[in-house]
Amino acid sequence: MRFNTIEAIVDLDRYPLHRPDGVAVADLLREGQATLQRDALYTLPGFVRPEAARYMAEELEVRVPIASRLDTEGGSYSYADKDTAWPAGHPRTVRHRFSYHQVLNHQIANDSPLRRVYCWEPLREFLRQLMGYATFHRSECPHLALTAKVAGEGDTDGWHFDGNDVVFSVLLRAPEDGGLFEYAPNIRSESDENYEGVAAAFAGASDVVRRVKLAVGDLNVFQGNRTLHRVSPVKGATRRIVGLFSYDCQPGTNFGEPYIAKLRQHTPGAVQLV
Ligand SMILES: O=C(O)CCC(=O)C(=O)O
Ligand SMILES: [Fe+2]
Repeated sequence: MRFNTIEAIVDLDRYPLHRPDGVAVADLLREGQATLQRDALYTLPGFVRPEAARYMAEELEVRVPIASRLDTEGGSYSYADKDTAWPAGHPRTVRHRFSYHQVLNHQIANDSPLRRVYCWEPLREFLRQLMGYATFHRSECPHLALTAKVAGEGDTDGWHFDGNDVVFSVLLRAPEDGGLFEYAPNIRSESDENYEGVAAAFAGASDVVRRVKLAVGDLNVFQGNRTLHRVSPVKGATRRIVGLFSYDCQPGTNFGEPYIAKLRQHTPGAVQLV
């Protein structure tokens, strides 16, 4: 199999994470921490080599027929949000479309190059230091530890805040048009939900929303719990494919039942709980 070494997959000249004490890693950490603080988003361009990303995208695309399909109207605040005490029209009540295929952890082969990157210890250690966490573990969720979202024409991730602190993604295939990552950096804080700002973003009337066109191979580190974000509808026949890496400060954590129940509801048989 090709791409069976980390050198063949990750651009180690630019990102020598296997030499954690070197000056290059110190520079990346310094730049990354400052960028995250300012923008809630830090991109490592060309982290995965384009030819490896193409190979991964092809591997994932053939799994679409067995992948979980989500196509639903959902809220922005939490998959488990059952609070109905908000007045009609309030951002807590607004529903957005979420539609995509998701190739789940147990559907990605052990020897897949995408998993090789996810399981690469120097990456986990780099991300731990970048985030300033004392401990940092790969998720052990059999379904959601490593996944890929595959979005075809019209598919979209609606406006939302993530339930977990940080999402780590790698763009593996870019669509012809659309599929942009749109986000409002730190639009809410622990003490201020800023519903007015959120409503303006929903209405397309916000001047704080940014749009990024990620390139294939970019590793994106994103703090989505305070930063409202979405993926705009994909246009054209080429699917947008993104690999998603899950970590947790605690070892051995699984994702909660609500999200898995949602996936199972939409694709009976595709998700078996173990
Ligand atoms: O597809 C992306 O780029 C982001 C996905 C996302 O926001 C999520 O999975 O929570
Ligand atoms: Fe998200």
